[in-house]
Amino acid sequence: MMNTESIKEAYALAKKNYAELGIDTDYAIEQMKDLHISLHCWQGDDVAGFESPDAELTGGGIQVTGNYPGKATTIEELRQDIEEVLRLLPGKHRFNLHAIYGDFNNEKVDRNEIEIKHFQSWIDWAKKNEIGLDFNPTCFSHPNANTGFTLSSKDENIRQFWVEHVKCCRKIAAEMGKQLGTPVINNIWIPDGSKDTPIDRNTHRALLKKSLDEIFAEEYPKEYLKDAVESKLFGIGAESMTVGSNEFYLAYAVKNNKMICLDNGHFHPTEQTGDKISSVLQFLDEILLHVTRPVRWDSDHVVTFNDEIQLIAQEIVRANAMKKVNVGLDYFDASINRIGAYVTGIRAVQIAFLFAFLEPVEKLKEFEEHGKNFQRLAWLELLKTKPFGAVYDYYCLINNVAVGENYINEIENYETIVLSNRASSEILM
Ligand code: RNT
Ligand code: ZN
Repeated sequence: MMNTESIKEAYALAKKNYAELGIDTDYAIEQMKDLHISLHCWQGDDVAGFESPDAELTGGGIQVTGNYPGKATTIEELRQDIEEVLRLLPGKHRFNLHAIYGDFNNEKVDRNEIEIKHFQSWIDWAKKNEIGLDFNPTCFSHPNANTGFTLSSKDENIRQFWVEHVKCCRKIAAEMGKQLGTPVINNIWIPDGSKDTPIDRNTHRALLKKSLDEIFAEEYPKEYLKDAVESKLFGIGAESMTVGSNEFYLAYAVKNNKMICLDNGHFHPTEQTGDKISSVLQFLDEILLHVTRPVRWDSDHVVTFNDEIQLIAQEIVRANAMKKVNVGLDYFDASINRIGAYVTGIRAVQIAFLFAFLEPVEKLKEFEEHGKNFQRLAWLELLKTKPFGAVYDYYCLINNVAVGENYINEIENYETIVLSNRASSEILM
């Protein structure tokens, strides 16, 4: 058990240690105020949603694996879980909904029929919890997505259905933003692609462009709604071609002043998403990130404090781009305690940003400008062994949330008291 005195003592030492390197730990903590992470709703229930009691993720080229007991199966359970997650996190966050998470009240509401009334209880919940919302059309887990094509479908009825769905989503998102007083990001991701080498990639891409133009024809105030488009490399069953590739969406975003959503699971394994940030920001005012952990493929494992996440955070901080980068999460691991998956992943992202805020950027730039590349390298290595953990612990302490390993105990308690009593658990345990 971590106790308050030892956390404070460790911080005092860390503060001194960093100060000797010319780094102000209090200032680094202060900067964490600008980090608002958008928590994805779909880690809580394995991307099932609430369209029907037996809803589950199908198709779309993405996959949830694992059957750890205790998943949320109702809106009330998901809200309860997210409140627990928020209780264990320092800082102010947002919540990112998919269209299938509406409050449908046992009514069958098709995707092209969703309205603001199906999300009013989420808005009220967000207000009560003092958090902003974000939104996503759901263009998968639906019979009209069975062919593998949605907004780029050659079947005009199918294409129109999905255009209508995304239009409904933008309308809902704008109203959410209006009521909450903070713009909602509506992020469009579609699974469209093909398993084997297609002949006619061009028509699908022309159709996707046409659909997007139709969708964005309606303008909403930027204070209510911001639009993002998410590119991808491949999906399961769509290995040979993805219609919404990186080139497609980056070009679309630049030309139409939309945000690109960079999901770090959506590139070739040796590409670095951190490296892309300062490139796209030369041409776009703002971008969205889907922070995840791909293991061999776009597997969406829980985020950990690894090199990739460090570079993403460092590049944002070094480019002074905190206000231009919206940080969202995108992972879904059903093989471990889902609340634990949320909190561990989110804390990893926070630690990466704190680590970046603790970097003496000016000093490092100076080395670089003077060709002192050994010094630059040595400092970067040195920083990896500095006591940033003590700074993060203190940041948790002053935010009145569980410090260090204490959060693990809290999640174990929640599992005993809440999760283990859920109906879905009884069958599996
Ligand atoms: C899929 C995309 C997309 C989804 C979510 C559920 O590869 O990353 O963001 O994961 O919409
Ligand atoms: Zn994503």
